[in-house]
Amino acid sequence: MELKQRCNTHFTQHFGYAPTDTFQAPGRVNLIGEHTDYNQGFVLPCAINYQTVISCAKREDAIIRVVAVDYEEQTDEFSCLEPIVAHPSMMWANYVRGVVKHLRQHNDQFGGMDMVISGNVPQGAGLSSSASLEVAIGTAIQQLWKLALTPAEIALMGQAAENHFVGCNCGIMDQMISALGQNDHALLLDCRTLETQSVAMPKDMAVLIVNSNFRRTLVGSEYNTRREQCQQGAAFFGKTALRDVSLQEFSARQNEMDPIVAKRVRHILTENQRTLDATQALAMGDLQRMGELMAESHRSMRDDFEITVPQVDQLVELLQQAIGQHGGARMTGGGFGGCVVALFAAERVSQIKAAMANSYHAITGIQETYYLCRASQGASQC
Ligand code: GAF
Repeated sequence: MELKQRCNTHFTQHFGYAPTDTFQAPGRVNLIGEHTDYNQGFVLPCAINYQTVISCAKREDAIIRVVAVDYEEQTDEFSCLEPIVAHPSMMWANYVRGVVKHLRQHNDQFGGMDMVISGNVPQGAGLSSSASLEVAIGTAIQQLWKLALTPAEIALMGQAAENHFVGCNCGIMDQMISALGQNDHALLLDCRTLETQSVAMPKDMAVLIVNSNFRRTLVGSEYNTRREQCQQGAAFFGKTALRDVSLQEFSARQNEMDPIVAKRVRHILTENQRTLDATQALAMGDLQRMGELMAESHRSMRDDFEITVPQVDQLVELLQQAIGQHGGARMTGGGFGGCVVALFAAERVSQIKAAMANSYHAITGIQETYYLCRASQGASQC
């Protein structure tokens, strides 16, 4: 594995000895169920064959030394016995510091280590490069020190680091799938109970991720606004989470609601149902139904949740035209740019790409990028 070799070589060069272990945690693509995680609803992601890799070794003291190969080999060093504070300028370092800090609050039976990090999850594309970094660090510490922590607990530590240390108010989907992904399977995740159900991917189905390469800018502030609007929606119905509001209750009272909040609520309630329906469609290999649900999901993100941008809508439309009835496409991830996921028969990959030709570029002036993915293993030794 190329990344493993890269990390191992850099480790030996930098620290002057060979690493004892190497771990990986993947990025993810969400097939359906967007913004439902922080409403305690359902999501259906799969881990992808793009990862963050960490080569590491235990130290005798409490010092943590880190090299970020992809950031011009910048280094960070801190003691896990001292109060862990944010690094003033290196954002990447705060993911490491944040995970170490939250892990220690939960279980302090670990000490220092040396580590080298590198990855190939596209950054800023909505494929969860941050979650894969958090879960890779958590897994490396858990495995090296044999800590009694489950993958779900590692995921929760990663989320806590991102929420309270890095300052991004994300839900639990990305860390959970990075920790628990399975080869050739998607995972239906109940974001309230954290129960999971694996769903075998149809053998002859391609998972094609298409990056719109439209820069995501509003994502932080708008993400938080959506969370607040969902909270307001739940409060309107006297519930703690939209998970507990039914479509019937909503239909009966939607006219009394603030119209924007009503649209946000409609997206979450219908998206939860679509996610459950899509789980069945995927399990049955019903690409036509899957495509219909993906199209509805995209429309709902565009018109009700208002998290798409014209460039991404355009890309989805072009892919839907190219794919036709047997499969589908929708924006995936937090929104405001980023990637589209397309599902269709594997034998059609070249045909679909050829049908796209330069149409997206001709309309938007931006060149899209393709990543043909495999549903992959969650965090593991490599
Ligand atoms: C981002 C968040 F990190 C996830 O928790 C989830 O809310 C997603 O956006 C939207 O479905 O990836």
